[in-house]
Amino acid sequence: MTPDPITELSTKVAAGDARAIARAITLVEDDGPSGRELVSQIYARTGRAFLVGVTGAPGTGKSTLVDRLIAEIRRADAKVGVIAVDPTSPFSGGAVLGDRVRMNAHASDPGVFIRSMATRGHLGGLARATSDAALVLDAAGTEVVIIETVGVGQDEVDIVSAADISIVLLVPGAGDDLQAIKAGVMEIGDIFVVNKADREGADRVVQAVASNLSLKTYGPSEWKPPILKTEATTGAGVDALWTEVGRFREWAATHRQERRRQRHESRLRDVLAYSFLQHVDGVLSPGDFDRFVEAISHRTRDPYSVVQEIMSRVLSRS
Ligand SMILES: Nc1nc2c(ncn2[C@@H]2O[C@H](COP(=O)(O)OP(=O)(O)OP(=O)(O)O)[C@@H](O)[C@H]2O)c(=O)[nH]1
Ligand SMILES: [Mg+2]
Repeated sequence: MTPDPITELSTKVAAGDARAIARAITLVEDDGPSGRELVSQIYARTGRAFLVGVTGAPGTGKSTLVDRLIAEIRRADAKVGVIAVDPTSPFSGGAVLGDRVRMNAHASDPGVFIRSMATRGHLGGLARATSDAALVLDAAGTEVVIIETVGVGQDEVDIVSAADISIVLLVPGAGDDLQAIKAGVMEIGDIFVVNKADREGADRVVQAVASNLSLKTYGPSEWKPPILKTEATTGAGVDALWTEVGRFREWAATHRQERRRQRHESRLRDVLAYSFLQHVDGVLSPGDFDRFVEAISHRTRDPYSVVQEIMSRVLSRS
């Protein structure tokens, strides 16, 4: 008997086959039943990869830095995967091609898998799509998965908070420190990196971050985010950054168990809510949902009674 296509695909993913990994990621991105079946099949093999989130405003040098990190990781002979969430949003400069070009040095290395992912068109949510893509890489034996996102919206903050470590990039220049604080990234940074340290004003950014962090008091066993300077174009400071990542990883192994549990809990709740809404869509007749929205906006109905009606329809069908 020949195995079904999904079983065959997950076997190839487990063997580290690059084309199978690419196809599997496309499948989970499509958010259909096949993608879900694939995740079910590979899930038991996952949980070993270390997820590194790299975020920062457009053009701060994330891709250039990630490229340098890849080199660090490859020096230790570990397999690395990169998911670059393409900045197709209107907020960013959109260096989509640039992402690929800047990581080209590793294009022919079989120990490196680079994938870009569009921010648009993820009905099930971008954070879920990137998490599932990371699972595929994890199942393929990738030891480190780096996720690059432009830190502009809640989606990106969600993605990076779902990683094992969040690296926040800042650069010298007017208002960059403020920008980061506005986007809510000060709260998620485990390590702060002031990139483009060759530019004037890098130390001022370090100071701004330091004074922001000093607003919080850290207990003796708490992780106090370090602030490092890098120059991604030359690679200066990147080895020190990778050393800090290692130090964090060791600390997290004993101190971050609860965070892992919370992550799995929020993911379960998220998948459950999403599946439930999909089920609701299946129960309602076409146009029902829009009619409810209309009625609520015209004040002829209220959201609570509508939900009650939907719930009773859903429950009577199950
Ligand atoms: N001077 C200087 N330029 C840098 C440094 N790091 C990156 N750059 C330059 O900054 C520009 C943007 O770099 P990218 O790596 O594409 O930045 P990014 O954050 O990935 O950009 P997006 O993905 O579009 O948000 C490029 O021209 C890089 O060469 C640095 O340390 N110093
Ligand atoms: Mg980039």
